[in-house]
Amino acid sequence: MSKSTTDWKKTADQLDIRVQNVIDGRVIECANRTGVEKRAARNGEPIYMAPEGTAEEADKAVDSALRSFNDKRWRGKSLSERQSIIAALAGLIEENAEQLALYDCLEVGKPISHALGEVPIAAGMLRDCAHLADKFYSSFIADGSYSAHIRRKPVGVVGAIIGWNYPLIMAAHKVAPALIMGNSVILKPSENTVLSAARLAELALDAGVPEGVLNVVQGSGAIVGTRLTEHSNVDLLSFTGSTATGKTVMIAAGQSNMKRLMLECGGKSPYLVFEDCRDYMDAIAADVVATAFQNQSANCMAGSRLLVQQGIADEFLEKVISETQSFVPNDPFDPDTAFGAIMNEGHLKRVLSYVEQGQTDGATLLCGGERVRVDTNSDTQGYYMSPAVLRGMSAESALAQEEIFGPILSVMTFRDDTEAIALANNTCFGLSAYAATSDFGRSQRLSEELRAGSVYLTATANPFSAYHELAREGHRQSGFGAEYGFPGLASYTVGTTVHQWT
Ligand code: TXE
Repeated sequence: MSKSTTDWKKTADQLDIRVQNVIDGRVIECANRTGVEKRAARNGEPIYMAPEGTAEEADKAVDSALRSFNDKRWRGKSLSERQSIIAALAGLIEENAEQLALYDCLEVGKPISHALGEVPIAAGMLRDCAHLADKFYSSFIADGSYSAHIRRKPVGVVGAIIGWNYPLIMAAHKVAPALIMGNSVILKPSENTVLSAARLAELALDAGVPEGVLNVVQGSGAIVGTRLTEHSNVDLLSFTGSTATGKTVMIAAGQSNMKRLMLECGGKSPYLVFEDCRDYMDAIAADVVATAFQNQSANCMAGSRLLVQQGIADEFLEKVISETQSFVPNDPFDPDTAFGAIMNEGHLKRVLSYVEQGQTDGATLLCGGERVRVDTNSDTQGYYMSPAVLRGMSAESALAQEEIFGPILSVMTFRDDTEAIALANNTCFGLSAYAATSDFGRSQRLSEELRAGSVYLTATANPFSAYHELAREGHRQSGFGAEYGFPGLASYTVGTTVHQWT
């Protein structure tokens, strides 16, 4: 992608920031505010007063989605009509790339070049789902005068609750499969990132998605999130967020209408590096660091635990430290920035507390882990820290076990394959795992033994680029429910088995 020449400060100053709900086809400024100011991650300047959503607003959105589902204004359209509307939405997202990217950059603190790169990913998700939907087929059997098939239908009203780390991408990942399969949706973005989801729903109206089919309700998890998870007219709740909240969502689903669930929760993914990669250590170290610190590590798939074989540990770590030190926190508005700001003051303090506690518990800080100042030409300061590498923590410590969602890489060493696999699997999570080995047999064994929904294996640290038309799902307490590809589309359907005799 060519480098942007936009003056982002000027463009941001001209931005019309509105905190909005989209309910029943109406785009409405949120009436209630919490009194808490949302501040831009890059410079700490206030950008809006956080919305206080109400249970009544959630109810209105569910009623609207239910009406639109029952009267078939969307699911009753032919698949080809839905495909062209979803494709039109993808085009509108791309036309509004700068605005959408700026929203996510301001709210999250991610570099503007990364936020711009996420726009085509979101649009691509919509196009992928539209493209796959007419190839989605079902089981069929025929035996003489008897035949049977499974008719896949939309589930109904889908509640989608998402986190703050990839606001636009996550919204698209929920909305695209849900809509293309004919469902009606209520999307609740994180209270920390409210802008791009509402704009997406507004663009969906422009693209031709009928009123009430895609609603957005702003507000806290405690009020609006809880209302959606407890609501008896929500048929499927698709959730992305922490494991702790995922468990609460499961209870609410069980105690209400036994709604279907898809849960994409936390991770503490291992990156295993074996001695047989000695010849490629530079490239693998660069890859380890990129995998650990992408999106300031607010990334459920971050390789936040480096497990390195003892024979190369010291030499390899020197390279990791040098790579990490090249990730210098900088203003997200600078198009050259690769590592931006932390989402807010509270999250920054939480991440820094792990560095301190980790050392108290016996780990050694190898680099970073400090709050830093970045000049953004503002009277206020943003939320920046240097990415940290720590070594020597116990396998049961917080640094080795908890998802921090911030730039801390925890390093442990292993002697052999058995210990490597035991260490890698020694968390409650199972989202992804990475391994560098040039031994083909070992890589096959790892793909069997590692308890993770996605395993990335490499011999020479080729950049990992995942093919999203294949599905993925979490294992263990990283959640369940397939996303992407045909299984991802199936997650947003229910089957009716039709038996027929002629
Ligand atoms: O998550 P929360 P946060 C994880 C990651 C990270 C943590 C922090 O573990 O450390 O989340 O993010 C809504 N009923 N991931 O604090 O609190 C909430 O309003 C219903 C992993 O944002 O779980 C928000 O919209 N909903 C991840 C969403 O749930 C509730 C992506 C997530 O909030 C609720 C993002 C309740 N009781 C965060 N309480 C990934 N896997 O990609 C909160 N919410």
